[in-house]
Formats: sequence, C-alpha cells, structure tokens
Amino acid sequence: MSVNQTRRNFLAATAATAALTLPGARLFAQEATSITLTLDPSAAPLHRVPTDFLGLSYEVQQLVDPNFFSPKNTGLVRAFKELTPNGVLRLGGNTSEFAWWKPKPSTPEPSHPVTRVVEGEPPAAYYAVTAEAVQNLSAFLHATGWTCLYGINLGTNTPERAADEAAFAARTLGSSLQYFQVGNEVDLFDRHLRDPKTWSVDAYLAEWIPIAQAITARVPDAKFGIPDVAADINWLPKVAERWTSIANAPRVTTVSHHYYFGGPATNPDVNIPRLLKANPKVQQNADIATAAAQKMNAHVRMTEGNTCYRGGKPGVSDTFASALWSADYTLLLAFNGYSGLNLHGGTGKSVANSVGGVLPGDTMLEQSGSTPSQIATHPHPFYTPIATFPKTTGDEYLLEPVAIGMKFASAFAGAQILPLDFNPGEVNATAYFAKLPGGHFSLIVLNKDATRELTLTIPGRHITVKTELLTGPSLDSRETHISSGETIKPTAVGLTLTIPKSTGIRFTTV
Ligand code: BDP
Repeated sequence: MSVNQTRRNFLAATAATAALTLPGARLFAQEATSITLTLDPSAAPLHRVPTDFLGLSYEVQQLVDPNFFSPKNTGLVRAFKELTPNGVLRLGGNTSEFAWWKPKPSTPEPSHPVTRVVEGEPPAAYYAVTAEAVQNLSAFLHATGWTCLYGINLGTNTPERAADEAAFAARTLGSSLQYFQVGNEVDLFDRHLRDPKTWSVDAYLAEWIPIAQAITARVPDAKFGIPDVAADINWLPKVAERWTSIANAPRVTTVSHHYYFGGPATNPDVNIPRLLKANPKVQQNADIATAAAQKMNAHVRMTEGNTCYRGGKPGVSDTFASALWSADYTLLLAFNGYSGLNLHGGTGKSVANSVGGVLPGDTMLEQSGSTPSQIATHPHPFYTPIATFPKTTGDEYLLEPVAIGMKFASAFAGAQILPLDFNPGEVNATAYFAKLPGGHFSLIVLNKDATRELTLTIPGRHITVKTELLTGPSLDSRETHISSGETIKPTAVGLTLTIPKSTGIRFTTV
C-alpha cells in the first residue's frame, strides 16, 4: 500500500487524526533511550475482537441449586450485566463428570460405571441436573443477554443419557446455546477416571465421537467444542490431525483449552511479582491452539482458567494485581485471534467440591492464624470473578478484581486489533492497539511494574486523547477501579503519556 493510499484510507476514517499519518503513516511514535512505541493506524488489522469475547466459567454442579442461574437471582443478573452486556457462560469443570440427567422429578438415579478409585481423593459425588435447572438457566441467559457453552458429562455417562440431556438443553436454551462441550480436562482423565496405561487422544476420541454422534442424531444442528484440555496443549494438534479421517464427524466449531497461571495456593511460586511477569507459555499455547483451530476450520477459545488452580490463592487471586493480570491475559488472547475466554469461578461450595471438598487457600489462611470472620471477607473461591457473599453483609454478588480487569480490556470488544511495536525497556509493561467500531483509535498500556512509571512521548501536535484508568491503591489491595481520567492535549513536543507504576491506561483519540 502506498503512502498516498494509506493516507486516503486514514483520512476517510477520521479527520481528527488524519494529519498524524505523515510522515510514514505513524500515529504514535516514541523513540527514547530504550523505550519504543510505533503505531501504524493504517496497518492491516490482525483480527476483529468478537463483541461477546468475555466469558465466565462455572462448575456444572452450580446447577444443583436451580435458583442460582435464574432470573429471580437479580443480584447475579446485575453482576453479569455489569461485567458485559453480552458474555458467554461456560458450564463445565471437574464436577461435570459426575452429573446425571434427571428430566422428571420421578427419574431414578442411574447406576454409574465403576471408575478408578484414587488413593487420597474422595469418592465421586454424583448429583442430578434437572429440567427445572436448565429451564431457569435459559431464562437467566435471556435476562442477562448472555449465551452458553453447555458442559455434558463424558467421564461417567452413556450416549443415550447424554443425547437426552442435549436434546432438552438445545430445545430449552434455543439461540442462547452456542455449543456443547462433552468432557472437561480430558488430558487428565488418566489421573482419576481412566486407566493411565491406555488413556490417549485416540482412546478419548473413541469415546467422544459416539456420544457426539448420538447427540447429533437428536439435535441435527448440534455444535461442539473440543477437547477442553487442562494443560497438554499438544492434544489440540493431535485431534486436528486425526479429524480428517473421521467418518461422519460431528460439527466442531471451537477448539478449546484451559489455562491457570500456576497453583495450588501453597505453591510459593504463585505470587504477585511472578503473576505479573510475561509468561511465554501463553503465547506458545496460542500458537499451537490457533494452528490446530485453523486446520479444523474452527475458532479457538480459552474456556476455563484463572490465576491459581485449586480455587485460587488469597492475597494474589483476589487482589488488584489479578486485575492487571486478567486485563493483560484477555488482551493477549484477543491479539492472538481467540474467539474469547472464560475465567473460572462460582460459589465456594461448587468449586471446593470440584477439588475434593476443601479450598487449599482456606487451609492456608487458617494455618496463618486468620479468624473465621477474617477468612469470610475473602471471596470464595479466591479467584472467582463474581463473588457470592451472604446477603446480610450487603451486596450479595460483587465483581472482583479479576472481573474488573476483564471489563477494562473489553473496551476492545468489537474492535479491530492492529499490530504495534512496543518495547518498554526495563519497565514491565504491555501495550495493545485497536481501531474501535466507531473509528477512533485506542491504545491500552498496562504498566504492571511495581516501582517504575512509563513515559511515552508521541510527536505531532494533532492528537488529543481521552483516558480511562484501571487502578488500585496497591497491587495487593482488594480494591480495584475503572475510572475516567484527564483528556491529554499535545504540547510543542507532542503528546506526553505517563503511565504510573501498577496502572492500566486506555488512551483513545477524540
Ligand atoms: C480445573 C477444574 C475445575 C477446578 C479448577 C481449580 O476443571 O473444576 O475448579 O481446576 O483447580 O482443573 O481451581
């Protein structure tokens, strides 16, 4: 593209910033000693971020209380809408392998297949998912404007029961259903549900395909996400490789995996400085996952994840630091072309049940001398995006820092992600650049550094930006805010952008 064409295109986009394309089509350019930022508003967009990029993940066991995902649970409806007006609720987790479908109050509990007993782990606790819970879920999704990824038991199910449940869910959820996910963290089935000597990608597909085909026989337009692995990302290319040779393959629209930064709570490596450092694994996962998705002509989604597995770590997962982490993680996945992400949470009970009955973070707090009332001030589980507190303490459902970070990042929902060149030198910072649906350009800089501020000077006298801030009193504080900041006008040297330590700022052309 010639400079002239570039300039014409850009002039058409926004008159206010048009002059900034000269010379060299750079909107913002900074060259200091070691800090560089180059933004080219006329560059070809990398991806368009879906408007429903944000999502949450809950245990299927959350459905045991049919009044939880229900329009009558107005506090939860409000919290979901506050996070985003069009998100994606994923139901899955370890508990999804122990759900049985109970279409009528009189339906008896089926006998369950014998699964491996693991020493030190509690026996499997089965529970029913009822028609009433699915009906209420449907009304809840209507009330919130969200859609759903519906998790079905693979570990202890039969194709008939799975198809029965899927048929009811598809009918009841209608257009609120995006797809079915059959099986949670199947790469870990060798640790509890299946024989480690024989469990493999092929063994998994040999079970998954008949169930998905039985579902498709009852729900002809059924869509699926696959394989929803916990950690072994190499399952994705292995599934993709085998896919073309599968006869009568069910319709897979999404390739999915999970991501927890670390864990469990007792692990000293799960701490704020490490959480805020760039983790190369995120990019490695993205490269492998997006290549597999392309091969299957599917989207790629991070369907369950958070800061610290086994329920999170107090003082890390529930702090402002986790907001900077989630904002960064959300934007990095958007930059890589993911269709979205679902951060895991829910009630303390459902998540504790998913990890053997107790949250290690609670044990840690008890051992360090915290009183029960001090422990109760923390969200449970510690990483939950939306916390449930007793009604008597005030707001029953609160957006926690990790959700506020996602919300901050969701300003790029619907935007076109543009490439950028950013080198913050010694400062621990990341940046993302996008063209918003309205035509304005927006730059998010997340200064995750605990001590250093970052200053960027953009030459030119033509750009004015408004700002939106992601702040907290300190990295380890539970308090997190999104607020509007000042409008910054250029001076003789250009536009000076200062991002204080431990702060996220979004700069948007006006
Ligand atoms: C994932 C499980 C989920 C757990 C979570 C955790 O799918 O059920 O709640 O880890 O350990 O592996 O926090």
